[in-house]
Amino acid sequence: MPSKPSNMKSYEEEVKTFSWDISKKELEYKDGDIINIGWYCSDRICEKGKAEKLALIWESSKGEEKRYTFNDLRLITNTMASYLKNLGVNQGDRVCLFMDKIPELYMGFLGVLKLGAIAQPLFSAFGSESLLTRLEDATTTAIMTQKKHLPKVRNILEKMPYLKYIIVVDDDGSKALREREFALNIETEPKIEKFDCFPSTAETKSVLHYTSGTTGKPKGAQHVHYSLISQYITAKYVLDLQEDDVYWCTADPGWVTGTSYGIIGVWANGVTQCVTDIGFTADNWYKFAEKNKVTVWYSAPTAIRSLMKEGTAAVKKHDLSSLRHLASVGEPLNAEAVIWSQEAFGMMFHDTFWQTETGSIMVSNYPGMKIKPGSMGKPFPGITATVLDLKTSEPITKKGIVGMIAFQPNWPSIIRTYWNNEEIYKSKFKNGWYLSGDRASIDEEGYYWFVGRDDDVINTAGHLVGPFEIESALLEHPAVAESAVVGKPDPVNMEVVKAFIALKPGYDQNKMLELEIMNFVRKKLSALAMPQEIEFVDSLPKTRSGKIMRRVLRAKEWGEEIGDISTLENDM
Ligand code: 6R9
Repeated sequence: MPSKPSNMKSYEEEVKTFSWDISKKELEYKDGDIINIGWYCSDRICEKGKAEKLALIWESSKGEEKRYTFNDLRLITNTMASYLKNLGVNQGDRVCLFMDKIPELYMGFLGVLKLGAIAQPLFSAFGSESLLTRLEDATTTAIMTQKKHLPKVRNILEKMPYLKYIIVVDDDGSKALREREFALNIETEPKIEKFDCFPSTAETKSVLHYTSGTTGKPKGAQHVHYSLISQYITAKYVLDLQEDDVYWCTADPGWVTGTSYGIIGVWANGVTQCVTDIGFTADNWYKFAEKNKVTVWYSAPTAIRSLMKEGTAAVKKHDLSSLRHLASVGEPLNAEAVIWSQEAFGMMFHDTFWQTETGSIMVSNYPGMKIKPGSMGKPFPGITATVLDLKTSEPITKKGIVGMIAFQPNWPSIIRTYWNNEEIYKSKFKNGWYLSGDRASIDEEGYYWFVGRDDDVINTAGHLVGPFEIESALLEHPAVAESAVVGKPDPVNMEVVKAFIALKPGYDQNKMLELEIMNFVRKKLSALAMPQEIEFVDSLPKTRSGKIMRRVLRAKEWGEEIGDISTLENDM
């Protein structure tokens, strides 16, 4: 697609003039007004004359396709909100959405918000125990789910007296529902033309996202309706969503990317999106993008690296000329992947950095801005960011020094607390800064370079080395498919670098190769960064959202408790 002017004209100009009032003005919101995300994403778009515009193009893994306009979205979310209300779900109750990426998940999420209840999305691949931990913490009132996931809920039902309603969205009547189970079919349920949305205001609770911490128990990050102000404008300026776009966010709404930018940001902008729960293969994904003429694509480094493995030839088999903007989030995006995407798609992936707790994009590469491959870019206009000295927690003024990424806690979508855990929430702030728990350095031109999670940085002989840097270097070795680098205890140096490596097909594990890879890193980076030990593995432990769980590997090395691994995709 020929490039077109981006929404953000110039980053430098925007930094000088930006204020969140721009977002409020576009949303016609004034402080103190009612603000309901459910209404903003459906009713308002219809009122703006886009009722018949496509909101959602959905394709199942079996090839079934469904399409919904913004008016459908309005009616179905009304219907779901009204259904929940009639059942007895109240404002402020937690309603868990436990579904695959089906239309009911997206609509249910907005329906819950219209009702003024709190949406608690959970990844549908969670087993009973993971589900229980999170429902117990939130004392969830209702869960919306599919038949296929019912057994996982039934398993733990006795332990959940607070869970009053189990709503099955695909019940076909073939098997009797049990106690506390109710059927809701959005195709056949009479559509509710008018539903009075709960008159939520800025600080009314909206979404409760559970996120795994390093200390073990997952924490419920509490967001409010006012987050819309951040999500709307970042979707517009960073993802560059425009009127005729077809947007594809590959994230599952069980994770924050799938809600902030897979539901709220996109639909508040009145943009068409496509969703599929088709499994990952490069060919499947390219076919989906080709068929739906995707223009803006928001994905994640693990996916991009998997696509890389298949090479550019796989890309060239498809007509992907509709693509005009690519962005990535979730973990470090290696310079190599950025360079590859230029080769493969004729444009670079734009790295974006943020967290469940921030609710919206904080540091990013913007359309039209010079990209330095491997850098996360610069703070979003309106965000005051810095890196803090690791000991004093004071901002580091010298360039190139590694510190903790921190933000002035004054943007609209910052979390308001952790559910039941005000103490850990408070520990996230120091000297007036929100502490991200991630380390980075800032270069002469103000670009942020990610180093690692605060707990992942390796201290070897008093020198800090970042696992990401080493993993990136390892990836450049022809034999390496994936790697994870952790610190391993060492009596002299405190820690040394250990690399877990999955080899590409066709390479055999042997001592020669091991030494060759070690030397490769030593030459590229330094002797400090060189892995002292390499362990070849078939695959690396990853969270279900695709992040390599270094801490699982690290804990093994240190003989420590692994903590909560309920989001682990594969066991080692
Ligand atoms: C949105 C999301 C947050 C953590 C974050 C950091 C890592 C996210 C990144 C990145 C390097 C990026 N992370 N984006 N690391 N470069 N562009 O992923 O939220 O699941 O809460 O994870 O992910 O470590 O602190 P969440």
